Amino acid sequence: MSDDLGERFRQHDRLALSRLLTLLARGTRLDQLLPGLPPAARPSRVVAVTGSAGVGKSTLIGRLIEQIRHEGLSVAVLACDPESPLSGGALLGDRQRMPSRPEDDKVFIRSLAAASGHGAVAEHLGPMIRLLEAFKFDVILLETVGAGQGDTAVHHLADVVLLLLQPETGDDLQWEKAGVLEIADLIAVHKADLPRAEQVEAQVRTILGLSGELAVPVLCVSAKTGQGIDQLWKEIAAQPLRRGQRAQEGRHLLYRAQELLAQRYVAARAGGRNGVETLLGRWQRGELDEDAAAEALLDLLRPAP
Ligand SMILES: Nc1nc2c(ncn2[C@@H]2O[C@H](COP(=O)(O)OP(=O)(O)O)[C@@H](O)[C@H]2O)c(=O)[nH]1
Ligand SMILES: [Mg+2]
Repeated sequence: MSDDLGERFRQHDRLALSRLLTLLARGTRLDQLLPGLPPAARPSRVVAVTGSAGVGKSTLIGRLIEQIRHEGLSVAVLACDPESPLSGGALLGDRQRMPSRPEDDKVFIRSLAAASGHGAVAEHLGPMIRLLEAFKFDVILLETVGAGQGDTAVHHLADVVLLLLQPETGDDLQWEKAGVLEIADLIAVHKADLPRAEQVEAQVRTILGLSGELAVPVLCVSAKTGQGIDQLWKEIAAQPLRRGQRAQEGRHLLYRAQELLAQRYVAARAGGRNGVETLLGRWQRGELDEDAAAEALLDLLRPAP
């Protein structure tokens, strides 16, 4: 089956792409699905659009899709936001926010929440991105809910992290506390059609200045009116392709190794592999110190030859 899928994938069959993405989202390994897949001839530009729920990520991505197509580029979207109107049924109820374009084969949209049937798909994003890259999409957009651990992962996977903020009446410095500014390569004050957008922009610049991050561009945009969308795309396109540079760094490989290890750990526990449970028990009872237990865990998680 997978041979056939691989062949169809190489023929640029979108259904095969879709099926392979589903398998990756469930944790199947890319090298098992498509053995010998060569590195992409040309890297995609991977852009993570992040920000709290309701800030307008999906809507803005809809606009960016139009802009990217206007530039003559192809684009794939992976929406990791379970609330996204991109997800399954919700999309049908909300075509306005994210116009689906069945007629346009240069646009591909996949909701990961719907694909996997469970929450934690971020761990499989790396291989999914590699697959889309091999399918030769010029741009890959990731929709992710900001804050928390997922953010660092996204930072490793994306060339450009776009953080969306919106004019709020509440706690103005909320985002600063969350430390989210640090991971952003670009910041957009979204919903600039609402009052106070310029004030928020000024505040963000102040905070960036205080932390010495003056190089991070800050823009006011509105998906509703279209304000600033073309400028936003220009800024995104002007950012360096960070993944390519980072791929040379050992740190990146280490990060991937950590991900694989975490997956093996989860699988071992879910599968009730008793070696792991026994080890945990010994450590919990204080029979092993932490480093010895961790070393033993590494041994246990090595796949059988
Ligand atoms: N005023 C205004 N509202 C917007 C804009 N973009 C999105 N919205 C609204 O913000 C809400 C959340 O949008 P959505 O794209 O689902 O946000 P997400 O949760 O970040 O993906 C929806 O009610 C949108 O209609 C905008 O540019 N201006
Ligand atoms: Mg959304």
